Amino acid sequence: MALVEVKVPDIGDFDEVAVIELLVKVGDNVKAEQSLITVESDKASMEIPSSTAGVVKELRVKLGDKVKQGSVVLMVEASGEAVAAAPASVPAVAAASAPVSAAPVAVPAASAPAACGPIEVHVPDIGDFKDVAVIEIFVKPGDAIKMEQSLITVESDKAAMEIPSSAAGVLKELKVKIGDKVNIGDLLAILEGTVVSAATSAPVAAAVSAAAPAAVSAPVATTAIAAPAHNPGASTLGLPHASPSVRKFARELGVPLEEVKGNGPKGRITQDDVQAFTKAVMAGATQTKAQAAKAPAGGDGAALGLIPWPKVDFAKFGPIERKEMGRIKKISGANLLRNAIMIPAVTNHDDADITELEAFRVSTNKENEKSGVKVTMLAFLIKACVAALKKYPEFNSSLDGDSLVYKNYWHIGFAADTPNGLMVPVIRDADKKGILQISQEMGELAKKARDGKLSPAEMTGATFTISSLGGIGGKYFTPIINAPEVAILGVCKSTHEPVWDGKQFVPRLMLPLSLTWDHRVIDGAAAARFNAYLGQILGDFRRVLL
Ligand code: CAO
Repeated sequence: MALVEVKVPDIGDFDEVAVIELLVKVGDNVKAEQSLITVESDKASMEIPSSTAGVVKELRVKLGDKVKQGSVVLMVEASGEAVAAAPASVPAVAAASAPVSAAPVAVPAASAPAACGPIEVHVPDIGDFKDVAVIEIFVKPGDAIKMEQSLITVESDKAAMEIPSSAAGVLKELKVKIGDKVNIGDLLAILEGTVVSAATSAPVAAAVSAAAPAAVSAPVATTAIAAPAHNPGASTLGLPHASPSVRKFARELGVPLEEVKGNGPKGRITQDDVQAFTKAVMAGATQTKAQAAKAPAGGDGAALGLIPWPKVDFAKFGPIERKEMGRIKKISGANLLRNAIMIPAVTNHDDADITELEAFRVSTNKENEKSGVKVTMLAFLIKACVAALKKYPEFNSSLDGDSLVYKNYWHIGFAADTPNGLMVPVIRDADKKGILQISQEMGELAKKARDGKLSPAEMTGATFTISSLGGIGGKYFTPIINAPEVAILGVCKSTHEPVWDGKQFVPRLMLPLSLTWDHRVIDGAAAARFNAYLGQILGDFRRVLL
C-alpha cells in the first residue's frame, strides 16, 4: 500500500499557525476526515483532518511547530479511502461549507452602522451550515456586550463555532435558547446602547471554511475566538480552553469541562484529559462538583484523596439491622461534614459561675408560676451572648471571599434535639427581646422542631448558635460551627464545684462553656476574651449595663 503525505489544507487567511495538539500517534488507524492535529492562530483554533484513511506511519510535526498550507503533517499508509487523492470527492466539511466563496463573509443588516436604540443581532454568514444547534449561551439579559464578543456557540455535525456580536450594547433580549436550530439571518438578540458597526463581524470558523477550496479537506471544527485579543492560555469568556471535538466528546460523556484540568499546551484540555477525568470519577478517585453537592453524609472521603472508607460485613460478627437515615440527618450530616472539613475551627473551654443567676432564675420561675412561661438558662445565655457579640463583633460576622460581613442584627440559633435529628431554630432580634419573651419563643420553636413543623424562615438567618446539652449532661464538647456563622457556643451541665474565693473553697454552681470559632476570622486571644466576658456577664448580669 502506498505511503501518502497528509498536508495542511487551505486554512484561509492564516499564514503560519502553531501546532498545539497532536490527536494521533504512529500506528493509529485514522479515518478520512479524522482530526489529526489542532493548530491555533491568535484568532482561532482549528483541527486539521486527514485527507485519507490508513495507518499513521510517521508524524512530521511536533507540538509548537509552525505550519501553513501545504506543510506535511504526517505520512499515512493509505487504505484506499483517500479523500484528497480523489479530486472528485468533495471533503465532508468543504461540502458542508459549499458553495465556497473567497469573498469576505457578508454580515446581515444588523451590523450596519447604527445609533443608540434597540439593535437586532442576527446569525451572520456561517457558510452553508443549515439548522445548526445552539449548544452554549455565554450571555444573559443585562450583560454589557462588546463588539465581537461571542454570544453563543452553534454546532453542526462537523463544526462548532462561536457567533460574535455584530454590535456593542446592553443585551435586552436573547431570542434563542439551548437546543434551538438556527440559520443565517435568524434573530439572535436585541441590544440597546452605543453601537459600533461591525461590517465584517462573522464567526471565524465560517470565514475559514468559506476560504477553503473544495479540492482539499478544510479544517473540521473551528472554534472561533473572536477579537478582542484572545489569551490562548486562558479560557475565552470563562469557557474551558478546549477544541470543539473535545467539547463535543466531553458533552457526550456528560463531563463538566470546566472541572477538567487541561494538560495540553497552554493549559488546553485534551481528549486524554477528559478521558482521565472520566476514569477518575468512575474509579471514585474524584467527584464532579454536582456529585460532591449531592454527597451523602457518610461520603467515602475519596474526593479528599483519602483512603477508602472501611467496608465491613458486620453480619459476619453478629446479627444486624439496617435502617436508612432520615432526611434531616442526611441533610445536616452533609452540612456538618462540610463545616468540619472546611473551617479551621478551634474550641476554647471555660467555666462561668452561675450561682446567683440560677438562684434568680429559680425564684423568678416560682414568682411566675402562673404565667405558664418557664424562664430557662438558655434564655439568659442568649442574652449574654448578644452582649458578648456586640462587644466582639467579629463573632457576629461571616466570611465572604476576602471580606468579612459584619451583621448589625443579632439572630441567635439554638440546637434542638428532635426525634428526626438535630434542628436549629432561630430567635430573631434577640437583642430587642427580654428573657421572658425569649424563653417563651424558645419553648414554641423547640416544640415546633420536635413536631417537624418549623418553617424554613424559622431556621435561617442566625448570626451565632448555641448548642446546650445542659439539661442532659456532660462537661465539655467541641460543637461544629454552623456555616456561614463563625462561632458557636456549646454549653454543658452545670455542677457545684469548690471554688477558691481568696480565703477558702466555697461551693459555686459552675457552667461549662465550649466556644468553637473560625480561626480565619477570630484569633485565640479574642476567643478567650469572649469567653471571659461571657462568664462575667453570666456571673453578674448588671455588667451588661456597663
Ligand atoms: N445545667 C444544668 N441543668 C440544666 C442546664 C445546665 N446548663 N440547662 C438546663 N438544665 C436543666 C433545667 O434546669 C431543666 O431542669 P428542670 O426540668 O429540673 O427544671 C432541664 O435541664 C431542661 O431544661 P430547659 O427546659 O431549660 O431546656 P433547655 O433549655 O435545657 O433545652 C433545648 C431546650 C431545645 C435546647 C433542648 O430541649 C435540647 O434539644 N437540647 C439538646 C441540644 C443538642 O442536641 N445539642 C447538641 C448539638 S450538637 O449535636
